[in-house]
Amino acid sequence: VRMMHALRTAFGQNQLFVVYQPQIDLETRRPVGAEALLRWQTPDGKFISPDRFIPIAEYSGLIIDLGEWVMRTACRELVDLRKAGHHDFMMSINVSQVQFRHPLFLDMLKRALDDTGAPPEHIELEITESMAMEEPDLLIKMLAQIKQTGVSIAIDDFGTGFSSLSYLQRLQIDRLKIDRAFVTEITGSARGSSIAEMVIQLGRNLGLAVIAEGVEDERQAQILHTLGCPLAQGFLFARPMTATALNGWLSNDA
Ligand code: G
Ligand code: G
Ligand code: MN
Ligand code: NA
Repeated sequence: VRMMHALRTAFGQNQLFVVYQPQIDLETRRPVGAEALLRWQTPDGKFISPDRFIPIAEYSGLIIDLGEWVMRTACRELVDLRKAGHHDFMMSINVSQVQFRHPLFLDMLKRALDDTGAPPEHIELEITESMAMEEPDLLIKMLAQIKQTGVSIAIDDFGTGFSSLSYLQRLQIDRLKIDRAFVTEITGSARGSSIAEMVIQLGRNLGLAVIAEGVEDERQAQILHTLGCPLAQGFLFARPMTATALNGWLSNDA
């Protein structure tokens, strides 16, 4: 309860901010987009992880306003990047299931796009695999409506849930994100890459893009590339950074 109150205050006092982690084409090693990630830094300088405060935001309902703010912020930063010349750039935004189930979610999304002028074709929403398995009918309907706006959908933390292939095929999704845990395993045991391989193959069969997350070393990147994984993000390439830093990082790279 104390943290709930602190979070609400923090949001009001602008202690929350959004950072962006670049996503890289493994063939060209060029950035193609970024994932927006929420951060909370308290006045005494301490960082509180979203793993801790997102559940509280969900439980308290604050996630609705907070999630809308993240969406609008990320859209606005994307427009600024475009103005700075980064026209092909994609922006991925995490969406909580509480947010996703809100009756006004679609309106919030459309308003964020309209108000900021962010091109929907350059926006992607990340939903988790566990989310994808609950209430299939609602999900299928929501995905169809989102699709109509031009925004695309990725399944985050893929491989940690238990989606059946036939079910996955019914969902209008665009991209699978291989969970960090399976990327870490790639260089471990002999069978360590089997799940990553399976997801890459699945993506190919279903016509979905695949991105690996949590890539921390060159060996992982090379194995993923060899396995046919087109995209990756992780500390090897870049840590999440502020919008200003991202703009500089992209311009340096160009
Ligand atoms: O950035 P970091 O690895 O600390 O994020 C931890 C978790 O918090 C990840 O699972 C990530 O998806 C989630 N997360 C980060 N930012 C957001 C956000 O803006 N909205 C939601 N719903 N989850 C987020
Ligand atoms: O669940 P989700 O994919 O949204 O979470 C992304 C989280 O993973 C972010 O909190 C981000 O800071 C973190 N992250 C990104 N790249 C790496 C990495 O290479 N290694 C580790 N350990 N964490 C990473
Ligand atoms: Mn994510
Ligand atoms: Na993830």
